[in-house]
Amino acid sequence: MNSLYNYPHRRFNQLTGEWVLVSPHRTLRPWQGKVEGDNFSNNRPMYDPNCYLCPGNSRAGGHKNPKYADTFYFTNDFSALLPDGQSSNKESNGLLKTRAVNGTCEVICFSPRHDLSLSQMEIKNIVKVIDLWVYRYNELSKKYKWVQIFENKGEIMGCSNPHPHGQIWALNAIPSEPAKENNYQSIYYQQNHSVLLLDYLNLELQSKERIVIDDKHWVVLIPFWATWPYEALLLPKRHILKITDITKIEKENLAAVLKQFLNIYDKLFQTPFPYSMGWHGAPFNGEDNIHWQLHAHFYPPLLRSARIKKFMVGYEMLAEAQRDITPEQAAEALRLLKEN
Ligand code: H2U
Ligand code: ZN
Repeated sequence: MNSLYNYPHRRFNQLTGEWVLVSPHRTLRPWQGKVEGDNFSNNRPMYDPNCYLCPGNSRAGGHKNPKYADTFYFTNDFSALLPDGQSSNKESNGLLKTRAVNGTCEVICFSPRHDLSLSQMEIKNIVKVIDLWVYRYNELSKKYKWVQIFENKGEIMGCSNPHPHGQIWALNAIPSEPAKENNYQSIYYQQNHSVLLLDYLNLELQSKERIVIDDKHWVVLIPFWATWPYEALLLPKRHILKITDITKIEKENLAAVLKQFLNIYDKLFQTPFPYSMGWHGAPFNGEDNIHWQLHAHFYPPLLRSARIKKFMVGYEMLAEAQRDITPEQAAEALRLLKEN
């Protein structure tokens, strides 16, 4: 390994233009984090009469869920975005700059089974979750510029309910994170006449150092510029702009890769691994967006055990992101847990 990687250095995030401080020597400090495995047993019932996502149950505001058999989606009863913005469209008032925003928020149930997580679901049922992502993405993109598919998993991530579910927020603006990625991918394309994330993927496939899973159509890797200890990037091997463009074969492979990867995560600290994950693809801004490559980010908060979380505080809040374990070490730890 390059000796630079053994000393403090900063790495550049090609997608966002931000730097991260890597401090590998700090992993030499004594291991005081407890390794706790007691979280791993899953005692949840298949059906919980008090769960607002289980089939047939009532939600806030009096809505009743159908007795769904596979997946189910509904408009969030507490949506952060509303379809018809009531606020004035006045774009700025000196230093007090605003924009009106229209949008919608949906909740998507991955399974009628209260006791499962995506990692525990059968591959054929994960395919149905992908089908629902694709369906909602397609529908919402007819009306909105950006469709954000995501999952918040685990109490530590603020997830309010263990029933396997995700969310989709769609709006008539491109939010800050995808806007940065759009900008950096576009600049790279203009300068190199090639797609940033495909060039990056090829580099990673050659070096293998940060690869976790290299499957037929999809790769999971720890980005060179990862901020969270076990942050990962999932991306297709061919140039695909958005999730609606994946073929049936790619979808089936994606379901298998997702299951394999999420099981590796669960095994790492012997706990149902918490994370926020979400998809990024080309926005609906009327442009060809040839510089875009579809990908999913996984941002897990855990650092050393089921209960020891990486805090983004202090230096991170005031200066820039920092990590101890290197992305290469994280990739190796995850690779070792892979079952072939
Ligand atoms: P989490 O994925 O962060 O737990 O969010 C679940 C969402 O479900 C949350 O945004 C919504 C909340 O507004 N919700 C309903 O729409 N109806 C309910 O009856 C409870 C929760
Ligand atoms: Zn439930």
